[in-house]
Amino acid sequence: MLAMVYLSLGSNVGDREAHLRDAQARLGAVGQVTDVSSFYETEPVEFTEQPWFLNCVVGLETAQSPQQLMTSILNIEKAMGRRRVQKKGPRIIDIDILLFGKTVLDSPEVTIPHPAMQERRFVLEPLAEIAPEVRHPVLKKTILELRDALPVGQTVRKLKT
Ligand code: PH2
Ligand code: MG
Ligand code: MG
Repeated sequence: MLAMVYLSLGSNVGDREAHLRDAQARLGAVGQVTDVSSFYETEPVEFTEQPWFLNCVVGLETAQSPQQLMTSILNIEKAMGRRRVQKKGPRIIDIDILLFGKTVLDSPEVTIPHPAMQERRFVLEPLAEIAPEVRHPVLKKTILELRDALPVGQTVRKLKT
């Protein structure tokens, strides 16, 4: 069974653009990358004393289960040299599962949908580019509706392509 998955990619250390492209290429071994958003320069949120991020969102069609996908993602992050030093702190690459088809899952390893996605402009702005009409399986709102409901703030700037 193939699932349509949306992933958030972020980097704020070193050559951020190269890291996002490297992660996209590696995800090609996990499934079919069907959509890629623009890259966005984004203000750090939650832990704000760190460099600005480059973020994007990827659509991936995969036969893996949520748990298998989580393992694949952790392996990619590790292979790219990520060291977990500070929670929500600077990182070479972060890959988060946003949506996994209509799956709703809360396990020790993985929570789907991503519990904070509806609060994050750095997620909803790129996701609205490639999946505007996709519906959040818990909140029952489309990505466009969620984006338009965000409070003002959290600067995100789409890069010229
Ligand atoms: N990731 C976080 C915390 N804050 N801020 C931005 N702009 N982009 C991120 O990817 C990000 C963040 C935790 O993973
Ligand atoms: Mg994250
Ligand atoms: Mg993560």
